[in-house]
Amino acid sequence: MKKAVLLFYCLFLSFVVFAEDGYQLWLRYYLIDNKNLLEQYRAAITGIQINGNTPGLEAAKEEIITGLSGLLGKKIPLQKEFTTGTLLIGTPASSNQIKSLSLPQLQKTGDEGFSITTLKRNGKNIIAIAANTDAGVLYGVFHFLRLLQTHQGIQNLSIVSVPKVRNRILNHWDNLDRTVERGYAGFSIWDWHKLPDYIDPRYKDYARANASIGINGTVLTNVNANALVLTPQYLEKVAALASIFRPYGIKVYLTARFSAPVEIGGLKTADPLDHQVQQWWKDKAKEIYQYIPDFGGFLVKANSEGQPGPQNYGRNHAEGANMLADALAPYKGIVMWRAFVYSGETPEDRFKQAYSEFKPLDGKFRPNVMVQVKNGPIDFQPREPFHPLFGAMPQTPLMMEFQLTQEYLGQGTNLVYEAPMFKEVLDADTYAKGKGSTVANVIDGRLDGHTLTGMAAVSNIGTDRNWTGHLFGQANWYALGRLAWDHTLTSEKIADEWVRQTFSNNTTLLNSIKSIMLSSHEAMVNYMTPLGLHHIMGYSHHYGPAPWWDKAPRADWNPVYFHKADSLGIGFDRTSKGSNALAQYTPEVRKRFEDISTCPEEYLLWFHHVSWKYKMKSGRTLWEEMCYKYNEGVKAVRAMQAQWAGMEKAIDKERFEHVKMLLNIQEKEAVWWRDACLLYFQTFSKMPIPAQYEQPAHTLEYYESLKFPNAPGI
Ligand code: BDP
Repeated sequence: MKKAVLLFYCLFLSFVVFAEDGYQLWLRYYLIDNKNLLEQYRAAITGIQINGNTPGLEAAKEEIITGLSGLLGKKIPLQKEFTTGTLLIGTPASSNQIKSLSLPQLQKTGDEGFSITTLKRNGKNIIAIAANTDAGVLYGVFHFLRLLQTHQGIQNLSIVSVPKVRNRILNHWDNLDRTVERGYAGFSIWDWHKLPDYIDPRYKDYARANASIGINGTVLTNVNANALVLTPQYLEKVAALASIFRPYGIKVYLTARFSAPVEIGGLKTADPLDHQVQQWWKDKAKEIYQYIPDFGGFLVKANSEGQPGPQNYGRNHAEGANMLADALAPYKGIVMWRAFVYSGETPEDRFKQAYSEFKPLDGKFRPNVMVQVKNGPIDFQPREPFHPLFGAMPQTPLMMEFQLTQEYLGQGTNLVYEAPMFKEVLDADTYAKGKGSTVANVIDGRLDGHTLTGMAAVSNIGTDRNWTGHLFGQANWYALGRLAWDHTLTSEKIADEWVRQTFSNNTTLLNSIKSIMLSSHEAMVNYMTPLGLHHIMGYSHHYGPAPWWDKAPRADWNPVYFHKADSLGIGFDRTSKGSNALAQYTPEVRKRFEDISTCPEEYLLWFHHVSWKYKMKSGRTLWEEMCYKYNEGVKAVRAMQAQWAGMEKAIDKERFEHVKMLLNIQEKEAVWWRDACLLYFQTFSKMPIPAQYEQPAHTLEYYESLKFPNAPGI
């Protein structure tokens, strides 16, 4: 009987320890599986000294103890004295030992950076993780654990790390009823109904995960905002979340519905120049800060896609943003005012509208306002040229908005590693102040001397056990944090870190998974929107191909508006002969895109209406190139499947099967995209799909007849 019970416990324990459901993200802390390295680490780390009992230092202490006992397979004792192998952790204020080291690098680490240094103290080798603040200490601890998780040497550490961007933020598009706009990973993790009394353990794990990659802010609610979240009933719930996140250096933000003074305040207007309205927001800010003393501020979507805003009262975006900024300023709160605006009435090329509205407002915003700009001018497409506002508003801090949730990138089923796409935009040169004026330098404030800086991304997190629905969605969350901290990191390096922590340090496995990840974005661009095609997805839910769609209530929600295919060719002419959107870029950028012979082919149809017979660099005609690219996309997905299949023995069954099944869906979807798009565009090109390629299995009518009334995420 006793034996049976023991056996049961052993089985139970092994299940608990080895259940690979993805919940632990990249913070798995499994025993180092390289014997030599394990011995080295065990010899180098024999004790932990961390003094101080602030919530932040307690969080750091808990993490280092948990992390080390997992990675080193034994409990590392807390110490009061130095011995060889002491890991000394803290700030000069929390630890006399750290103070006595007088580390010169702490002059450079500011209020979030950290240093990790190997030192000799009283003849003893120690490692010091030091920072000026608790948040810095925590980031240092996570970085140190990452070194071990990724099997780095720790003999002669001399690391100084400081974030390049100040506000590193997740934007949850979560509604108060727990649905998530464009969410493909279940419902919202914020259980509003049970808050503030019921604290889901996930909240803390969410905070740990974010802190581990340097994310220091979270906007809890959808940009299509509900004013209710600003009422006391909800503020109490927000405060409960804020108190869980605080030790992890994470501030909460809310979306502010512009019409809130009318909807929950009983006023007749929300006009930003009305004194009563201004006072209402001031009172509201005061109230919020009573609940949440370190509240971060507001994210606002105004006068866009039906949301209320200052233009309802004949005021401009700066007047709207400044009113909120004035209300938040006494408490050091900020406003992140979105530039994703386009008007239903304006017939102007949608590409141009944000620039047209915001560029004239440069210099008109309060110092605590950032204008949050999507990476591209249209809307999170698989590949977009950089937004022309970057570099065009030198007097205004511009914040980057990426999208982790893959609304237009295969949603919840496609493996697409987004870092290469983020990097493409960050590394793009705006030429705003001559060569080298990259988008990254605009948003990190260096180009125009701003200290208020930020990078945000629309979250892909939900209640799914593995957080992001597709396991590889975790890599995008990870990449956002790492890039916001340091945009000079390469996609390859970030993938490397993530795979080592999430799967294994085994070189063969590491390289195979990395190669899948690094090829995935280009693969998707090819099977969805090659050569600069954009916004040809299904109407409203954005699932699957629908280049034929022309029935939306407004022109610029229709794929036909964006691809403009006709008997002569395909593509949106944005040169001076067309919409002239290119005039919004600096002359250098404009020239390159304007001249069809220098326009990079991956952006060709963004800017040119090109003849079907146009000769591409490959020697193929445009039509043939399109057929080629769509087929390359499918081929690449099949290669990803084959690579994944080859790793069966090296990956636990649970995650292996999960990804395998999703790759099968991805392959089907890639074929569907290719066949539907080629059949449709063929009605204009009137040319055959070359015989060397697989021919579509169905007719165009079949693809056009497919309907998805219950597609997720709407
Ligand atoms: C679009 C989404 C829509 C969002 C909007 C936004 O389709 O659901 O509300 O962006 O960013 O991509 O506000």
